[in-house]
Amino acid sequence: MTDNTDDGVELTGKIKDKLIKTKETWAQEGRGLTGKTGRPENERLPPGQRLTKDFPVLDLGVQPNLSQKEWGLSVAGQVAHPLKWSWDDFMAQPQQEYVNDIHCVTTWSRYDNSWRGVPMKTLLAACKPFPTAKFLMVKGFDGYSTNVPLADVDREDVFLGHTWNGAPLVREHGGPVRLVVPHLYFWKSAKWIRHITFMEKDQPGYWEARGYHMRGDPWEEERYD
Ligand SMILES: Nc1nc2c(c(=O)[nH]1)N[C@H]1C(S)=C(S)[C@@H](COP(=O)(O)O)O[C@H]1N2
Ligand SMILES: [Mo]
Repeated sequence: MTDNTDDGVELTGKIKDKLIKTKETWAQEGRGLTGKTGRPENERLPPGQRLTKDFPVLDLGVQPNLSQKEWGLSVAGQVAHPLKWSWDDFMAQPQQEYVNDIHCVTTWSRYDNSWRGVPMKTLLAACKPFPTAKFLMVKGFDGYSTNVPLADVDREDVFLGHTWNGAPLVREHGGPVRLVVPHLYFWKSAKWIRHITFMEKDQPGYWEARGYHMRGDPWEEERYD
């Protein structure tokens, strides 16, 4: 199925209502919870997770078809300098290499992902959040949203990624650009990132409104609220 958003971006696929319902039920049932918290020394795999070598695709079922030219990121809310970055603006920012492990709330983890992207610290320095800004709402071109505490993106390991394992990030995984917040469950890492609003008060995003945790630390098993 092909559809268009209000701003003319083409969407392929169909919302996976059944899968979304199932994930809501998991939140109600507390699926995957082991009751363990805290990070034991030398432990790499968070509680309740299992390792996978492939890279599963998870989204609502619709994937925006975005060329680099069509992609853009805007930043607004509690900031001194609201921003609009085109692809060229974005690529003109300092670039960095990253290697990380990712952990999905559906219990898969994947080690040693290598990425290239723009540090989130660069974006924060450019938009200058007010001292009152404490949370972000991050939105994707597919209509998805997720909330993240500002303290959890104001870190050296958080970035806007455009390259994965040496190749441009493919559409399925959020290309041209996605957010990557590796120390939180992967649903916080919004694909096809489009907009960030800085907020004083926390508000639930798409999954958070359906029973998922407002923060999502895998080492504390913050799967559900
Ligand atoms: N825009 C957008 N970002 C999203 C999602 C989505 O549906 N839309 N799903 C989230 C979820 S639940 C997960 S686990 C990861 C999956 O990323 P992947 O498909 O690259 O593995 O993306 C997250 N980011
Ligand atoms: Mo997920």
